[in-house]
Amino acid sequence: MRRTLRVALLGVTMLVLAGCSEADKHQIKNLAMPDRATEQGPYTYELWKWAWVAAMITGLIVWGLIFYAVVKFRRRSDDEVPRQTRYNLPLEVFYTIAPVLMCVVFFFHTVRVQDVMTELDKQPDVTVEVTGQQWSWTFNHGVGEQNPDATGEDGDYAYDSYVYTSGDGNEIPTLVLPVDQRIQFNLRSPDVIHNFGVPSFLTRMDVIPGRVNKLQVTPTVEGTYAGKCYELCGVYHSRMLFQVEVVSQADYDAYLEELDAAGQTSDKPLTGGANVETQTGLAEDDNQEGSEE
Ligand SMILES: [Cu+2]
Repeated sequence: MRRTLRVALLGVTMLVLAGCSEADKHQIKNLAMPDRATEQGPYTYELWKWAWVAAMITGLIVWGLIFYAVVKFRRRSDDEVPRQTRYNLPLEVFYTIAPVLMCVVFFFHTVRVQDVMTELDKQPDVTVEVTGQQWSWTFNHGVGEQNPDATGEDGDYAYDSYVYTSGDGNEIPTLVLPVDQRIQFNLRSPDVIHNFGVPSFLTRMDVIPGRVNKLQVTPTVEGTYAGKCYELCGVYHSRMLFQVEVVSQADYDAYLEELDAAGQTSDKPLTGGANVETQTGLAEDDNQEGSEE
């Protein structure tokens, strides 16, 4: 009986593993998280990993007790009812305190990691003004020296001039960032709540109309990543994708010059979104006019 069970278990395990591609194995090793591409990413990943460890330990104990009870106290031919335990005070105290303690530990580590993820350095290397509009993104990059005292609020911007790029319903925008620089994103929305997130950065933040949310990350690995809106924000929410390219400082500077040469310049960041009136679905009739400019 025990042997049959063991063979069956082995068979199932092998079947499951045989169905795994290299990509799947990578995913399993990463606990379904993307590779970390920022300085802050590992903090989120460690929290995720240890939450799994804690959940697995709890699970093993619970499953063990369930199977023990199922086997030990299974119905036998003599129909004898096992001894019933009621009002066992030590046991009740234990199962009240244990979950509370577990929650305290989870809470402590969650707050610890959250503090790292939301920490705002007073002097980030680069500030990018991000506008999330229905249904795309506008990225405003500052040109020249950054004013470290600028609050980013009420028109108090960190740079004197900007270059920008913007997506629309047909084309997703690309957010180009320099590697190994602490980047601050000032997040604004002219319409509804969006959420700015890049899975490989292992962080994201709400973009709320009427306020400026600030998020800082330090990308450490050059490459191309996917970004998206994480907040259901309307009919074409699914089109609110963007691409992230983390490049060398030289390539970043060249990119800013490229935008400048293309005439995508402005004194102030476009906080309404460059194409905000011309989005698919918004003012459908004027759409042709709008997109021709
Ligand atoms: Cu959105």
